[in-house]
Amino acid sequence: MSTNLSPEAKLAEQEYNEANTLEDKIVKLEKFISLIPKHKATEKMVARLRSRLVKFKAELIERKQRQKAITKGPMWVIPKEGDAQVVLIGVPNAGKSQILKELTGANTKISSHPFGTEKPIPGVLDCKGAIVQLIDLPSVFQNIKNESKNGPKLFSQIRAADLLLFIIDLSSDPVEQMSLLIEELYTGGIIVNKEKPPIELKKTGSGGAIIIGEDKIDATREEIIEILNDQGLYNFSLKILKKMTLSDLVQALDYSLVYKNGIVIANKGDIPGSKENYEKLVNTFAQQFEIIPISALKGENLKQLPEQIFSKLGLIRVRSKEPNGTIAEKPIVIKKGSTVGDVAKIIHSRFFEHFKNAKIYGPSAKFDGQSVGINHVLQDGDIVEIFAD
Ligand SMILES: Nc1nc2c(ncn2[C@@H]2O[C@H](COP(=O)(O)OP(=O)(O)OP(=O)(O)O)[C@@H](O)[C@H]2O)c(=O)[nH]1
Ligand SMILES: [Mg+2]
Repeated sequence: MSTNLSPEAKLAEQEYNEANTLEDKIVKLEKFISLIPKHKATEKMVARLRSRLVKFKAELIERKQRQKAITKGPMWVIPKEGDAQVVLIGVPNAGKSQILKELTGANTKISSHPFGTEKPIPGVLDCKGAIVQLIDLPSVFQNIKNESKNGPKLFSQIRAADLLLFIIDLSSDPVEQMSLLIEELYTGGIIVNKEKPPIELKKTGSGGAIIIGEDKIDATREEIIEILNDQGLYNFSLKILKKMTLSDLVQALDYSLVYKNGIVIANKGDIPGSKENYEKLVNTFAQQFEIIPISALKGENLKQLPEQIFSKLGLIRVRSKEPNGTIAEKPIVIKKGSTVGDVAKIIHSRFFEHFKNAKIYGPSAKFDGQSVGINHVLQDGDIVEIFAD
C-alpha cells in the first residue's frame, strides 16, 4: 500500500499499524489519511481507509454510549427549548457574543480579547411569536477536536442545533475563516449545506451482494463490495441513486455524520476594508451559503435578522381562530408542508378525529374564509378555523 508515499506518510502508516487501542487507531489513521496526497491514483485507497475509519468510529460511539448510560457529567450542553435551536459559530473575536446581546439582550460577556466565551450562553429570539433559542458558543479554532477539552461538548451542541449561523469577522480574511470553520466542523462529523449522498441500503439474510445503479459510481463491483464488507455487511442490497464517487459512498455509510443547514453572517461591516473582504467572501461562498452583511456594534442590518433566521428553519407559524372569533396570540409552530390535519391534532385530538372542514385566512387561502379539507397544505402566516362534529 505504501508505494509512492512520502516518508512522513509511511511513518504514519506504520504508527497506525502498530496502534492497539481503538482511540489510538482512529487518531493514527486520521493522521495517515491526511498525509496521503489526494489525487485520482490514491482516491480509492483513501476511500478504503476512510471506510475503516468509519467502522472504528462507530465502534467508539457505541462504546461511549454504553459508558454514558453509567456516568453522567455536569451540564455544559444546553438542552433545546422553544421552537428551534440556533447556534453562533465563529473564530475568536468574530462578534458572536455581541450579536447574541444585540438580538436577544442576553447577558453574555463581550470582550476585545479572544476566547471571551467559555461555555454556551442561551438567549431568546422572538420571531413573530415563534420562540427561537439562540446560543452563543465558545470560538472554534484549528484542531479544536484534539486541542480543546471542550471540543466534543461543543460538537454535541452544534450537532443538536436546527440551524448554524457562521459569524465571520470582516476585519480579517473571511475565506480563511470560513474554510477553517467548515473543516473543523467536519472533524466533529458535521457537514454543512450539502446533501447526504443518496443510497438505499438493506441488509438481507442471504444472497450475497445485490448492487443496483453500479454505473452511477466510479468504481468496480469488487471495490464497492470491499467497502461494505469493511462495515460488516456481506448480504445486502444497495441502490445507488445518484452519480457519486467511492468516497461519497463511504460518507453515505457513515452514520456518525450529521448534515446541517447554515447561513453566514458577515459582521463588522463598519470597519474600513470590510467591503473588500465581504466581496471576497461572496465570490467564494455565495453559491453554497446565503450571506448577510451586518455590523453588530452599529446595529446595521440587525432588524430583519430574526425573520431571515426563521425563514431558514423550515418552519411555519399558524394561528388558530376560535368559534367566538378570537385569534390566538401565540402561533403554532410546525414544519413547512404541514396540513390542516397536523394543526388539528395539535389543537385537540377531537378536532382531528371529528374533523368536518376548516376555514383559512392568509397566504394559503385563495380568498379569506376559503373552506378547505384536512389535507390542505398551510403556509407561514395562515389563520385556521377548524370545525368538528
Ligand atoms: N467594529 C466592530 N466591532 C465589533 C463588532 N461586533 C463585535 N465587535 C467587537 O469585537 C470584539 C469581540 O466581540 P465578541 O462578541 O466578544 O466576540 P466573540 O466572537 O464572542 O469572541 P469569543 O467569545 O472570544 O470567541 C469586541 O471588542 C466587540 O465589541 C462590529 O460589528 N464592529
Ligand atoms: Mg464570545
